[in-house]
Amino acid sequence: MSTSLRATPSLDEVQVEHRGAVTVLRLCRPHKRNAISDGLMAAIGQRLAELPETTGAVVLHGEGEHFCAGLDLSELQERDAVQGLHHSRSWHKVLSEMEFGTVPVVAALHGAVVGGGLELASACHIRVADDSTFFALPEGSRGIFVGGGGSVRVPKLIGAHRMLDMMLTGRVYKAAEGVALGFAQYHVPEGQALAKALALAEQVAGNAPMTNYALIHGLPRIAEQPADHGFLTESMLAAIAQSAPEAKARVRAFLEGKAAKVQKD
Ligand code: 1HE
Repeated sequence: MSTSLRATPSLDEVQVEHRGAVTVLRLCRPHKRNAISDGLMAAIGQRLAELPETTGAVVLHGEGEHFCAGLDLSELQERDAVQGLHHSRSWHKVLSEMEFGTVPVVAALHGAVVGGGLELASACHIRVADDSTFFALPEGSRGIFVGGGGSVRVPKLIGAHRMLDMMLTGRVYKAAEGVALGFAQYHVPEGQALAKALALAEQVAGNAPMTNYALIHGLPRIAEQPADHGFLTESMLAAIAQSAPEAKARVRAFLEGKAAKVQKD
């Protein structure tokens, strides 16, 4: 049985650049508006698996006028039901590896962030949208359904009722409204998403690695635990994080007046 789990990674379509502790992954399929083929998704998976130990944060962005036009619809036509199941699961696998990987991922969004492109962005930890960004889930009008984890992740950002409306009516949210709803944490002028994402990623990469790990693995899981379990998980993560030598050094630096204060501006 052929499954998309075995797709050959199209590595030239996900280019990598290491900028110190920040690794930049660039979707490079602009002629298809960075639509996600099996090869492109496999390449994202491979690039994440190959991150060097020196990487403290990743920036994900797209070449051309759009972040990502979603699933490559030309490949959809060739799949039967069983292949469709495995295809969806292959997206789940890669996007879960991103969400629950070793380092935080910052998405720099512009232009279309639609369908599977929105599912991809939703698996990132921080999203920066420039003013050209628009968010949509055209699956409803294409006669299909989300398959890349969107029904799990998108409602957590904007609520199930808004996702339902987007899919039933084809509603498109422009940047300002979309950011206010929760699609992204940052809204910047057109053309500035990548610069802002790089600056944020550099800051994130400067944190103690265990703090970042506890945040990306702990917070989403605690949110789904009963409060009583969540409190215990929190205590265990807090205990592990504070016991790291790096945590002790950082606290000592503050107490000795050598570390930055929290600044209002
Ligand atoms: C594509 C795709 C694609 C562009 N699959 N080929 N996603 C969608 O339903 C979105 C479909 N795309 C669009 O609505 C528009 O292309 C955009 C708004 C994103 C960009 O518009 P524009 O005017 O800049 O580009 P274009 O002229 O529409 O597209 C350029 C080329 O890319 C064109 O091919 P060409 O051979 O005529 O040059 C398009 O056909 C091609 N292209 N988007 C295949 N998506 C895990 S399940 C996820 C389910 C989904 O993601 S469904 C939603 C799919």
